[in-house]
Amino acid sequence: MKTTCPYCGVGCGVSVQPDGGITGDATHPASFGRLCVKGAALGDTLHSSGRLLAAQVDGKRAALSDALDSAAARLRAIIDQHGPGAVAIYASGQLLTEDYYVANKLMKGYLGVANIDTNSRLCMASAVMGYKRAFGADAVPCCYEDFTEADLVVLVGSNAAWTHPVAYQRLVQAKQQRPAMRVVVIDPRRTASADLADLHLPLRPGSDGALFSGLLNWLAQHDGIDDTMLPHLNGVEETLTAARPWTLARAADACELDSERLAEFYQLFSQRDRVLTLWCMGINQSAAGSDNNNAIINAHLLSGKTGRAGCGPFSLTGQPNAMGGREVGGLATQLAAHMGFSEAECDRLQRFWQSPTIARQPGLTAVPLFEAVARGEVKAVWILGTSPAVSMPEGNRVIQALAACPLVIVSEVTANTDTTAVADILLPATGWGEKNGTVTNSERRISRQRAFIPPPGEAKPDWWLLAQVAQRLGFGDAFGWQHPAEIFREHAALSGFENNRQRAFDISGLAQLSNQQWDRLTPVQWPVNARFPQGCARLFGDRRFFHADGKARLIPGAAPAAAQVSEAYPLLMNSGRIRDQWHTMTRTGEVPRLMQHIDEPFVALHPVTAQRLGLASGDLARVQSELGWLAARVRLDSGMRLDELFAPMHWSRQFASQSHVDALVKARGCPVSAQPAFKQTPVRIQPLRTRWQGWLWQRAIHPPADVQYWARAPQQGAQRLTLAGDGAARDWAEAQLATQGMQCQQAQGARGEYRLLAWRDGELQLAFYAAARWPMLDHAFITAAFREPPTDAAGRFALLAGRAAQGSAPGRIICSCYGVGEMAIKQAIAQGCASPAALGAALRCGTNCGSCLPELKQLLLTPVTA
Ligand SMILES: Nc1nc2c(c(=O)[nH]1)N[C@H]1C(S)=C(S)[C@@H](COP(=O)(O)OP(=O)(O)OC[C@H]3O[C@@H](n4cnc5c(=O)[nH]c(N)nc54)[C@H](O)[C@@H]3O)O[C@H]1N2
Ligand SMILES: Nc1nc2c(c(=O)[nH]1)N[C@H]1C(S)=C(S)[C@@H](COP(=O)(O)OP(=O)(O)OC[C@H]3O[C@@H](n4cnc5c(=O)[nH]c(N)nc54)[C@H](O)[C@@H]3O)O[C@H]1N2
Ligand code: SF4
Ligand SMILES: [Mo]
Repeated sequence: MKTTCPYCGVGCGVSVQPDGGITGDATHPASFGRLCVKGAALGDTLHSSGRLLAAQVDGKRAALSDALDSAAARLRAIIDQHGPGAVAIYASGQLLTEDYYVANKLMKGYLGVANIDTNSRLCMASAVMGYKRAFGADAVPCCYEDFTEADLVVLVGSNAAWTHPVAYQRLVQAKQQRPAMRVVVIDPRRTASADLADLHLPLRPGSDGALFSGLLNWLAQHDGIDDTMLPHLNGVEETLTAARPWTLARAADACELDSERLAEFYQLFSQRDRVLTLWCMGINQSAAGSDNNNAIINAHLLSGKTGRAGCGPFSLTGQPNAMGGREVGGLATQLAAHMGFSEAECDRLQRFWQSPTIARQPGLTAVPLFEAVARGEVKAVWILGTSPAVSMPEGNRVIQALAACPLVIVSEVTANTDTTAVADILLPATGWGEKNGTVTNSERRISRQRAFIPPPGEAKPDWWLLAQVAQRLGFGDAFGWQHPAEIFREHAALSGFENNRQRAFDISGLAQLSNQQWDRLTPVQWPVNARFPQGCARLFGDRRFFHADGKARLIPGAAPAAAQVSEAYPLLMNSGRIRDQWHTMTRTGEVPRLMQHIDEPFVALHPVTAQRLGLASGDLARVQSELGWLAARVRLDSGMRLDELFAPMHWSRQFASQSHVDALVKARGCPVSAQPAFKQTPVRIQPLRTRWQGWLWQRAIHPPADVQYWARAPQQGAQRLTLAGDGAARDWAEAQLATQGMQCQQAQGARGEYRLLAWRDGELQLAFYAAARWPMLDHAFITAAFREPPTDAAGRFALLAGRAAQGSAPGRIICSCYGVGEMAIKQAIAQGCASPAALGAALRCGTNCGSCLPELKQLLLTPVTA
């Protein structure tokens, strides 16, 4: 059985073996059999215990049909009293195309307002604007094969080694095969992706516009313009005029870069024939996100480095089906099938749907949508496949707004999230492996996600839940599908409807698939139509674009808008992703082996900045912005710029008491795309001093009370918490840990050290270790005791000490695929392993997905100490 990975926009093919094992699909053209750690661990996310199995209404379990009745009746009452503008849908780039199509049709064609936005607003909105302004269509021109053909690859605002690992590995391979290929990484941080870079430019955050305006100006002055492109371009004069002040010196100054190194990049870009620029959130999540996108596209258009193999401006999509959402119109600023809100387009869509009404103007985008909820103007919101309580900026305000909103419907696979906590109606959705449909990856490739296990409990596909409510609202005929292939056919037909080569997105060639053909659909890149019956890998080879006159447009850049720090908030906080976690961690956070790489919320800063602020590695720190604060563990990282911080976005209130990054981030962002600037928040940081810190293992999830800080990391057979508190650790343990009826072993040491083991019937129930600072423990040994308790007194004594009688701790897990720890790697290096390949031969680390190779190289560079 073949399906597609549900995580990132690389869109890797997955094979499910008859025994349920998960491997890469060697035939899938996006990945050729490779999977990263997250994909390889997919098997561990199935049958996970935290599933939402039944519907709930007002906090009480309800039959699914009753919950659907309630949802429809309450929506109807709000629409009747306040009009359809009081209703909104907030969806996700992780839904399947068929799910989205139904949500969009319901909102725009049947409720008649465009209040449907998705988390793609937080992610791809600036790229959508960039492409639309330049090409007249939201069309990514490139494909993954370009990775292997490029002479120069520019990675800007992308940590692909961790966020698009299989695509990054393809680059690694390409560079091995063609050593003349050059890689430039443009990122304020020196990330794992910089490992491949011939040149890393640690620019000032938010200064990308200046950097690419400087490039455009350089191209103009160094014979870098492709004259044959000029007849196909509009806006050349004004864009070059706007770029003219961006001399090398001025651009270097604005970006705080060494001008020689910047010139090196400009030279490479203008001299190399085939240049591919890959970008992601460092570009989009910026105050000038859309202009950043156009600044990149401008340079490719003017220099003629697009529409050919190995060339082009390639925005990497984050989510598995962000692209699908863009195709069906899952954004409040567009209709379906790449149509806008002109009268002709609205009429056309209404004609196709034969719907009673049609939205005639854009609806509320994500940030204004939740602001309208807060003001009480939007009174009902249906959230599907995303967790805005965690991932929206100004998160605390979003939670307050949802808590006060009269009707919050949430379709979820996970029972307990920060968003389900404020829902009125919960609908159980089917998850990956249980649902059936299509997704489109970064290179416009449509692949099938296939069901291979039965849904648990009462879970139903999102499209079905939406269609059921639509039917109950009286729109039966238009929402009567029995099978997702019927929805797909309608979507494909719409894409070709009165298209006449005017809309880039056209999959009319798939509109006649039978259910069986749809089920067997093999990966194909759109457009798929009469002209390209087998799909199309690259766009714009003919230099014909989608603006009315067939030309592309250069867009003059606005002045770059870098975030300003102040005396009260003198540091800039950047936020993003780590290798083994996915967003709000509902799936990856419950998988012990994915928690091993980084098991606690952290804040990274340069050692010099840390020293100046009185912070040391491993300290707990409190980071404060104008809006809120978070607690996290200090990590020293000499790849950071001075006076900047980086914090992962992942830890919700389900995994830590107070480490929610978006409680600090403002909703301000790009005025063109309405995408928030998540990467630049002015903050201050100080040590978070507590009297004790400790580790607690317990069997079930009980968030502890009365501590200053906690963070949870599931282990095999137990939940492990990191804790910090005031008062005496022993007093806290006696007051908070329920040990009634258990046999307790305790030890009290000097300087507040305290240890406690609690047993019932010979089974370990909890283990608690506290000290003034972090107690050093053998975690694997303690966790193992929950599965196999020690059988003799010596073993129990060793457990109370937190260390195995002999043997040593594995240290931080570096290779998650094979569970290889830092200690073993250091030992192998000490014994003579001198390369990642030698380490791989000795320990297997780095030989599966390869995403730990940058860290292995780092360890090889670290001097071996005793
Ligand atoms: N492991 C993992 N992979 C994922 C995801 C995940 O949750 N976990 N999520 C997926 C999704 S939805 C997305 S959108 C992608 C995101 O993928 P990426 O965009 O690659 O990931 P981020 O960590 O958000 O940010 C990328 C980089 O932007 C840099 N940056 C910050 N500010 C600036 C700036 O001003 N200029 C430049 N040039 N760079 C800057 C940051 O330092 C960071 O290294 O990842 C996808 N893949
Ligand atoms: N500070 C900061 N904040 C950010 C970002 C950042 O870089 N920094 N990045 C932003 C970006 S790019 C993104 S994409 C967002 C991501 O943020 P979210 O979309 O909020 O994060 P997820 O954890 O992916 O949320 C998906 C939810 O859907 C549920 N789910 C999974 N499968 C299904 C399904 O099939 N059906 C339904 N109904 N539910 C399902 C999961 O349990 C989970 O609760 O975060 C944004 N927020
Ligand atoms: S690279 Fe992305 S799509 Fe591929 S296995 Fe990893 S998370 Fe899944
Ligand atoms: Mo994203």
